[in-house]
Amino acid sequence: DRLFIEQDSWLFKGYAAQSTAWILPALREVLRYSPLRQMQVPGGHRMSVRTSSCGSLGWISDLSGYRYSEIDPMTGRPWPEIPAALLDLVSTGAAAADYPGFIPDSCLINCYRPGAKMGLHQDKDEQDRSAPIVSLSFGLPVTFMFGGLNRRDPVKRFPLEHGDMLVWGGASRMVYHGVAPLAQGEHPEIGALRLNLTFRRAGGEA
Ligand code: MD5
Ligand code: FE
Repeated sequence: DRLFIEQDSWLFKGYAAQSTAWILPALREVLRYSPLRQMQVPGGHRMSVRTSSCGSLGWISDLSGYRYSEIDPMTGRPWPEIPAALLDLVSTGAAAADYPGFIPDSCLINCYRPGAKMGLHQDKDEQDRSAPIVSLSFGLPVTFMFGGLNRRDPVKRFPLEHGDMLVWGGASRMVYHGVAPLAQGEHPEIGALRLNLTFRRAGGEA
């Protein structure tokens, strides 16, 4: 059951909420190999969100900018693989939003503690912009914000909650978006955190 958000973009409420029994252990394994860290941004500050990645490419940021890398700069090793069951779940979800054959090569893991936020931005470091971005959220709810293709376009808001899947693509793929600061709280399964996984096609077409 999908909710229309914006042209070519859909929200599936609670899509992954019944799958945390296997998703969370798989994620823990990934984060044991490539731990969460607060990346530095070109301005010199650190992001409030803690990030890591899995897949053949991982998103990184440092003083010289944002990009995808085959190597985790913190470990000097390739990123861990995307767990196969997560690839299945996400491909099935993308197909239900009319993006058949979506095979991500990158999954960015964002971990928010209360107060952490992500300002309005566009995701433009990916080469294949014909592919959607699929996001899964777990833990504490947050207010998701999205505008248009110009930074000054009006911003709409809706909550993203535990288990929600967003599939974002087509004409809306390049819209400005972000999340409001995470409010305090305690989620029964996840604790005082919000986890967001975004599956992307960062390299060329499959
Ligand atoms: C998050 N993550 O909740 C947010 C939003 C990011 C990011 O924005 O780049 O890691 S997840 C929903 C999302 C992801 C990608 C694109 C769009 C929405 N979009 O174009 O609106 O941690
Ligand atoms: Fe983004």
